[in-house]
Amino acid sequence: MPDANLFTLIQSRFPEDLAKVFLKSPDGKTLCYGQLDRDTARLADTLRRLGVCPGDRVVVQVDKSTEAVVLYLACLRSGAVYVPLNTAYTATELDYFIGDAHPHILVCRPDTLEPLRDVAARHNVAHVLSLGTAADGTLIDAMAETSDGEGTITPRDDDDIAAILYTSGTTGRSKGAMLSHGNLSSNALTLHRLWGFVPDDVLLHALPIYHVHGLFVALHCALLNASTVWFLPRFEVSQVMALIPESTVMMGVPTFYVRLLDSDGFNAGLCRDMRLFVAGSAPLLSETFSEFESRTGHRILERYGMTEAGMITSNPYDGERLAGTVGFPLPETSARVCDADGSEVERGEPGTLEITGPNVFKGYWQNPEKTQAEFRGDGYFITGDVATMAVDGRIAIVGRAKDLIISGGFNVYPKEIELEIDAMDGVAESAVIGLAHRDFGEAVTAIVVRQTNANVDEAGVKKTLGERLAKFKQPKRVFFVDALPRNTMGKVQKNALREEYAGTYDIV
Ligand code: MLC
Ligand code: AMP
Repeated sequence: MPDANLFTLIQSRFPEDLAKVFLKSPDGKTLCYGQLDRDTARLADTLRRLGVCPGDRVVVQVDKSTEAVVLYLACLRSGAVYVPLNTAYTATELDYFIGDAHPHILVCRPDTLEPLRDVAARHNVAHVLSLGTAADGTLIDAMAETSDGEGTITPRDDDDIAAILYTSGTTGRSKGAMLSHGNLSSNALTLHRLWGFVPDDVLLHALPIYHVHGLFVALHCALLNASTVWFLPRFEVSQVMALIPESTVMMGVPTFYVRLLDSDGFNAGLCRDMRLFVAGSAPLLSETFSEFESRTGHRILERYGMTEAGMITSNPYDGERLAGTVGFPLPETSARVCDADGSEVERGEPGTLEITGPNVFKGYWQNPEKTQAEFRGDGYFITGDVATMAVDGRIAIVGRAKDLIISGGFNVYPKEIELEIDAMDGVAESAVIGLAHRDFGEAVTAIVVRQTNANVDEAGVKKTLGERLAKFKQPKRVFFVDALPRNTMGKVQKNALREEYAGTYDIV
């Protein structure tokens, strides 16, 4: 059987001229394909030397850099399981992830190396190494001590796990979605074909690289195309605008497009050489789609995906891109819209979207009960998104069955924040909701009931959460009420709260 290691596929697509640049940063730093091959080989050998065996987890919380990409690809190459973590996670959050993933190696930023040693020791992590953005850190030192090897790629089967990405859940506890080499390869091949990549494409990359969107969708398409990538540390409007004329493809969350449209110089002339703008991770408003088209002449291609399955549907590359829809299931993905019992509803009726295909993950890490609960008996995965499917098969995401907020493309599960707030002195209970927000799409907002005579206030709640939760999860506003609205079953009526506080943020 041929080797199914995703790295083998990626290497097979390297350009003939290995001096071609893969990543280039605005500060002039570049990494060519030949160097990528050598560096990933050496780093894979370094991981092996440090005792990493195929299937061992390597947990990584580092800033975006070319070396971080090399680390991801070296993990693939060595057969290790890459576990990237959002750089915004606090020490409290990290403790949970490290305990759950049980990695052989933890790679962190140089400034968190010392504080994380205790956490790592508590969870019996064999090595804690650091990686900075200036090609610095003890990981780089360890690499320098490794002699050149033979460039081995550890053979992998389709079903072997390549990465675990944590995704929160309605219970407030994050689960690790296990993605196999087969999952990632099939999705990458499909998207590369479907979105019409051509040899001269240059990708503008401003997404974080700890999520499906920036790590897999964007980078895999570029790698399978042997493209050059403008690799930006983060999304910053003026930098993105300066590089659009030197790029042909950009992928982003809707917030990127809202921010670009807020800039005066953003116009058709600037985007003249662009071939494709892709949006996803959160709903793209029809207004944004239309304004983008009238300003630039480009119809943004909206697609839909999730951590557990990579990309699931896409608007057509050649064909009608319809605002407010996410297009059609990818060629090898089957989708159906079902009621709560798993029976298909009539075309056009809303229901939960269920999917199956080679892109669908292998289950939640060490959590067979949760895995079983989210799959139907016939293998379909229940996405938790509410969708309609038109007669021609076109899908629109019209809501969420899961209590989820998406802020600037990051998922926030209210339960996790509510548990933290409810544990605070002076708090009787809380409800966390998402409210319309022009920039972030939705803004996390907390509605809190105080205990009798307690004097907890907005600043106090924010301060305590600030020490425990990543910034993007923290409520932008905290309101206090005497009681939460409940239905006759005693369930908090979040819809009533969303209506009452609807005007909290700017939406125009
Ligand atoms: C930053 N902040 C956020 C935030 N990002 N708050 C809420 N939601 C967010 N997404 C905080 C900052 O810490 C800061 O706090 C304040 O909000 C304003 O910061 P900013 O400077 O405006 O934010 P910025 O750094 O520019 O980041 C915004 C962003 C970023 C949109 C560029 O969030 C981003 O890159 N998002 C992409 C997320 C993504 O890749 N999702 C893909 C998931 S995969 P303060 O108080 O310090 O001012 C997936 C599957 C799929 O969903 O289908 O793709
Ligand atoms: P994550 O778990 O971070 O991968 O987020 C996946 C979720 O993002 C999906 O379940 C959807 O709720 C949402 N999502 C992704 N793309 C879109 C889109 N184009 N439109 C609406 N929601 C989307």
